[in-house]
Amino acid sequence: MNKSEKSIQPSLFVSDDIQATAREDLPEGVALIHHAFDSSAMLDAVNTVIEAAPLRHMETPGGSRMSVAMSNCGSLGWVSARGGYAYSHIDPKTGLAWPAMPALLRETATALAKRAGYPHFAPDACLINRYEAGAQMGLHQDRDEKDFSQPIASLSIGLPAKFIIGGLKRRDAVRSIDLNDGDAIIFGSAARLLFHGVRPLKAGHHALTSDTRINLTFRVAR
Ligand SMILES: O=C(O)CCC(=O)C(=O)O
Ligand SMILES: [Mn+2]
Repeated sequence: MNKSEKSIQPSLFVSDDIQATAREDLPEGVALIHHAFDSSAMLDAVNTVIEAAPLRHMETPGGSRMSVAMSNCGSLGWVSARGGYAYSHIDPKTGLAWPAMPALLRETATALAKRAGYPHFAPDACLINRYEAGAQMGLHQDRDEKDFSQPIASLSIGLPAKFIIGGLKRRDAVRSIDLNDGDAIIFGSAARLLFHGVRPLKAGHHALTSDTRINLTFRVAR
């Protein structure tokens, strides 16, 4: 690829380093792609989003402050508040529509989902999560979307994390998957409603994100 081609599409490559259902240590329906995308270019795009829709610690329906700071882009954004979880066209912090999903983000997620076996993935929501040391995400299912035939594509930038994934019941045993900068995990079909979460982030330093980890989850919410 020559230099000018590279500058037009900085992160539109899809790694062949895929570990999918054939590997017995991942649940059926989970695909893990290492070194999947250009995290530096993706982070630049994320930064344009969070200038317009700042990261914030949302409140859970139970009234506690989430340890992960969040924002969204796309036509719908996931929000949590005392009233419950929902997708909203409006950012409650700014009163404005969420920023449009940058083409680089959408096209990268679409290409990775295609690689994992979902050729028609067209996300309308991208939740941005920022973890600082100690931040975590408890076991949960992603079930606020309307169509569970559509997968979730989850991309990791910056500090490494331990992602845990279990079964269809909260108490089912979990296994841990290391997610590093540039890794993508796509879970759909039999895995779409598996309980999952993230262990408390270990303190560290990453050249791109300093003392944080950024996670992007692309969803079809509508
Ligand atoms: O940060 C991650 O790797 C997972 C995030 C997640 O499960 C979510 O945002 O629903
Ligand atoms: Mn989730």
